[in-house]
Amino acid sequence: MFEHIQPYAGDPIFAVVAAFQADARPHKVNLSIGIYFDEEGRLPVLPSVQQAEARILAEGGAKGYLPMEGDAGCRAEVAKLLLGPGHAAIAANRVATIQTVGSSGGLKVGADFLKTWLPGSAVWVSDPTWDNHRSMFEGSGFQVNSYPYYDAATGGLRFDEMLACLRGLPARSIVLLHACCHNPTGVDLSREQWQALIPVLRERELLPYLDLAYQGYGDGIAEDAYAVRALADAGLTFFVANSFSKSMSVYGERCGALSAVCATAAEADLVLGQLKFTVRRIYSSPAIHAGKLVAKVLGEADLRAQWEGEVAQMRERIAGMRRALHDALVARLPGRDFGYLLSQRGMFSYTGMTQQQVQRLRDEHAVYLIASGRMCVAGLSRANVERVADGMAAVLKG
Ligand code: PLP
Ligand code: TYF
Repeated sequence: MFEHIQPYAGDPIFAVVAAFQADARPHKVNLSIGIYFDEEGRLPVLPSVQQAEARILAEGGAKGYLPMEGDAGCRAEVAKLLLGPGHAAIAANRVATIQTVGSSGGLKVGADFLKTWLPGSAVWVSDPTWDNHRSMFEGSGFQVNSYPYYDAATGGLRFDEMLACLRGLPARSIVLLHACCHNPTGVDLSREQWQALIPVLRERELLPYLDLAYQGYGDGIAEDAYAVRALADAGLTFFVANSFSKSMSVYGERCGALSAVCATAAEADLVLGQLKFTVRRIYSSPAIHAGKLVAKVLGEADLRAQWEGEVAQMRERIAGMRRALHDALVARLPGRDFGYLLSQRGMFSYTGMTQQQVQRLRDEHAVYLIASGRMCVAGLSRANVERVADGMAAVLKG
């Protein structure tokens, strides 16, 4: 029956984590997977999340099914978090939000929905992007192409080439955009660049599909929603999948959402109905604990304020580590430019290291990056940053 099945090679990022875990060297450093670790190297449990959970328990623990679209409080709070409370699109009922199984669930539900309703469209992702983007959309039957994005020569953005490519796309092409803290490069569009992109999206009648997995890790919770708000303010129709895995440190709870900002309330109603049907055919309904948790943290004023402070702490710790690694590398290799560490945002930086250099860093210094040269800056701490700089400097010297 199953003898013809091709073996699964495994996910390359999980393979690096497994190799790290099997490494017996006590000074090993994991800068591979996109997870925020605190200064002690632990996965944090945010006090705001703990308190929300205590309140949920105190309210009684009945665990019935949520509806297909998820928890009503969660959905309303997500729309406000993304667009800003009181946004005209929310007031006009033009936003269809569903709670999903992580933002991965949201991305996938959106992909299946779009394959049904825009069957002739192709998907365009940044070069490079999170590998799973391509897998998910190809899995939904899409042709996935890439638009120019990262500039290896400067550690910045090929914005003119990106715009030129998008200008040439057929109407209704789906353009996947990282709203902030690009994975894997850390290179984001500036506000001016988002504003320059918007007329191209409008004139070419493209469908932007935003992925917001690292809200709060760039410049701030509201600041990192800039792209969402700019597109909504411009009156565009678009999708946005957002995640709380990182921002609430609730990876395994699978807290995420998918929102469609539509031209009219009638369209939003149609979209919501078909998103529900898409969910019904896959997992029927999302997780009740995840929905209540998001609704509580975002919706109860004291918890919300506390959470925003906790996100700021994580963001500031990463910024401090970017600065510390930058300075440590400049001290070791004066004359080399490590400015990319300071200009890139969020959890990741593209170091520009080759696959061979990444391998040497791992073999000789027990520092784990992924093969592309992506570093998870959130795995750095005061205890390991000098050691990481020693290893990188040794490898970069050749
Ligand atoms: N999108 C990007 C760019 C990511 O990096 C990730 C996770 O690392 C996700 C989406 C999915 O996150 P989750 O399904 O945990 O919300
Ligand atoms: O490090 C990254 O880019 C991610 C991490 O369900 C990840 O691939 C791990 C598990 C998961 C989603 C993302």
